Amino acid sequence: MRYALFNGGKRIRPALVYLVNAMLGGTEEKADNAAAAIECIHSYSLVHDDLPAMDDDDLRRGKPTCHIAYDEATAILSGDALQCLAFELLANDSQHSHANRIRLIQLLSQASGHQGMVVGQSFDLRHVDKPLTLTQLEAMHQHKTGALLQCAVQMGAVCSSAVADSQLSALNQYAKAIGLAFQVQDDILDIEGDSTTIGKPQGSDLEQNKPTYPALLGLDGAKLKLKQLHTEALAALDIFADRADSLRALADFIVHRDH
Ligand code: GRG
Repeated sequence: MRYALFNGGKRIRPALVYLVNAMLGGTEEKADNAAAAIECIHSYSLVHDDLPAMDDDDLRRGKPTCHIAYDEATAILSGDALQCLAFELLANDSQHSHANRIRLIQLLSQASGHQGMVVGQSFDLRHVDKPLTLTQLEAMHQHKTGALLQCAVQMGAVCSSAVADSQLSALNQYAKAIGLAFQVQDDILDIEGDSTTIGKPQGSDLEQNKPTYPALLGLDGAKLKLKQLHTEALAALDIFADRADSLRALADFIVHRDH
């Protein structure tokens, strides 16, 4: 569990929880457990995603994947336990009322389970070597990675206990745009990135014939899509004026990241 959690992840989801909570006036302590919980879910998903029964990857973040460093049974159990730990952290979060704790548990379970990340992963695995339309590709990523990023923003809002409906809707638009942008950039990095920096062999999507944005739109088309999503994400933050500068910086990071 420690290996999976502390080997160099970028912490994008916890950052979103903290930044949204802070922007809406919440204290840092209010976001600690929610931020840790969502990173536990993310880490478990990567450990399980790398298993031989799924993507069968040997490298993650430039280091041996959990089942290579330990063994398959340990990787499966670590992922299971990380998932349990996430919900334990939320249930025991003394910074929040029982109602808020339940809301946080609802958000994280919905985003990570059969309506979110798991169904996205299942769709992905069932379509290996099958062509996808752009709509299908987008729906897959919306569930597989977008749902958790959107959940991070919503959890940050719940932690602050001070979000208006119009703000939540703007934050959801922002999260949806950066979620897809994250994936488009991931696909571009597979073509243009450096293996050492991205922490896995460059070109592996192409080699495995995976459906990607560059495969469907061409590399220039994918870059244009990335630009449009970036603009959409920034526009959604307009209502927060300069209070959202850190969220703007995070969108910039996602679009320009090299790993
Ligand atoms: C096993 C139920 C289950 C789900 C796995 C998220 C996921 C579903 C698989 C990950 C596959 C993958 C590598 C997708 C590309 C986008 C992505 C989620 C990359 C990893 O996220 P980062 O870049 O990771 O935020 P770090 O390493 O920074 O923590």
